[in-house]
Amino acid sequence: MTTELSLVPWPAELETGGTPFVLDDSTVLVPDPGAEPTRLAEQLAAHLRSTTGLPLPVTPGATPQANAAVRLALITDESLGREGYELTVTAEEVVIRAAAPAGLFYGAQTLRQLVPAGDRAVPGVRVRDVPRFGWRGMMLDIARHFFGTADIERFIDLVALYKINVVHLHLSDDQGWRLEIDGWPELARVGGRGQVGGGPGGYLSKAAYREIVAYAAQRYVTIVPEIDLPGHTNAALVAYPELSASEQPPEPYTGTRVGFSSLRVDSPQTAKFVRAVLTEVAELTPGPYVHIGGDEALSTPPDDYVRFMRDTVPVVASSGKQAVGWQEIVRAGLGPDALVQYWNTRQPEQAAEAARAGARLIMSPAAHVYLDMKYHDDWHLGQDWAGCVDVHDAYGWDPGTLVDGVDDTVVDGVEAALWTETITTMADIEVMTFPRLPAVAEVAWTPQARRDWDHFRARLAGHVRLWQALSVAFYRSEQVDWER
Ligand code: TNX
Repeated sequence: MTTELSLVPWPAELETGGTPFVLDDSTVLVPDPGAEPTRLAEQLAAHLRSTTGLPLPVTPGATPQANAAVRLALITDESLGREGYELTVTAEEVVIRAAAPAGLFYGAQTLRQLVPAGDRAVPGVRVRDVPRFGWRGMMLDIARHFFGTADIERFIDLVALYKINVVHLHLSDDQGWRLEIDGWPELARVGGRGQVGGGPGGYLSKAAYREIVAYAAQRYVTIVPEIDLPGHTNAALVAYPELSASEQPPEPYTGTRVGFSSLRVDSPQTAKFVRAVLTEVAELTPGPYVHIGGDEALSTPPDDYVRFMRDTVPVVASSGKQAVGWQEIVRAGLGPDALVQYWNTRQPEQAAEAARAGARLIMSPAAHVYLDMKYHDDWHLGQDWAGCVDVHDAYGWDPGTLVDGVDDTVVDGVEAALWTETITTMADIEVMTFPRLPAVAEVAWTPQARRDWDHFRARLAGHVRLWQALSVAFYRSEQVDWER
């Protein structure tokens, strides 16, 4: 039973109790003139048609009948920023207002959640909503097990409903290289073969990657590509043995250990490789970020690691992108030049050090947001090195106070991560993502003072209807009194 509106993330401001608006055969969507409002109205109409069965035509600039319009309007209101929106539902009309198209998109996601399973009555509300953080991310590892375009696009669709705006793709690791690179073709052709457990693996062609980027952009999601360097590189070394210290081709790796591989750092070949790959990835990616990994480089001599990162971050900068690295990158003393992704809850001091050095942070504390952790000890998927992560663990933390010395002023955002050593199917991805990702999405979007576990739990329960309508696999955590 839900007594509250089942909105997740909870909006910054909300008034309830107005008269509902009833969607019916006469309802039309009326976007402001312009290609993007019209496209967003079509996108919203398609969702609402599929759940309500109503015709819901999109009629830009039309004057609809009384009590029949869902309007999408661009207004001038600097306080809404790029992503903020207002949603007003009265008996007369539904209006989404925003200062930029991204805000219209988020208003539309809120509206979808107000009518989760084909309800035709939209509850009367007044919402005014802006996000706490600008980076609300989710990482998917397509290296340990490969997932292709259809799965990635469905994943983007599902997370965008929770106002996630960054999908970080982990594109290379010991078990596979998953992106075609023209200058170094064996990376994908040879390095793309295989995965954990020995399946066929695979890779994204450049065309497939571009398609994913475009699909994401239509949902206001930025793709952040990660090429993990200088460790986690066994698959690259299988393809190009001359990049390794031994210059001997290693065996393809199908296990789940970490920390055993490294590029040879002090070689011109490696420098050439790194420059070519990162430049190509940057060219292929319209978003402002390229992630260079840097985690668990346990087989790279410490001085080499520092030198490598000092050489590599400027390569990313010269290709016009902001470099992002896992928290270990602070060892290279780059100050503000790299955006630092905090993950290892055993070493919070690295996050504090990054902040002191002037870097900005993305908060991905494993004990809270690693969605590859088991829900509980007997859960059949995932790992438990950071402990089990149930819904309350994913929800009950504050990115601005979690680590001493790291507060809101240095945090750019929050990102959940799904590593796929044990994840082999799209249903596995979904059941690990739901319901924990919605919890993380609220951590990233909703002002801390507006968050409350019992309130969240009650709202989350209502999302079952939405997930069932979308055929999403999810885990009925015992921490939530789910609707049937
Ligand atoms: C640590 S988190 C890793 C990954 C593993 C993950 C498994 C991080 C930056 N590195 O290589 O897949 O743990 O939970």
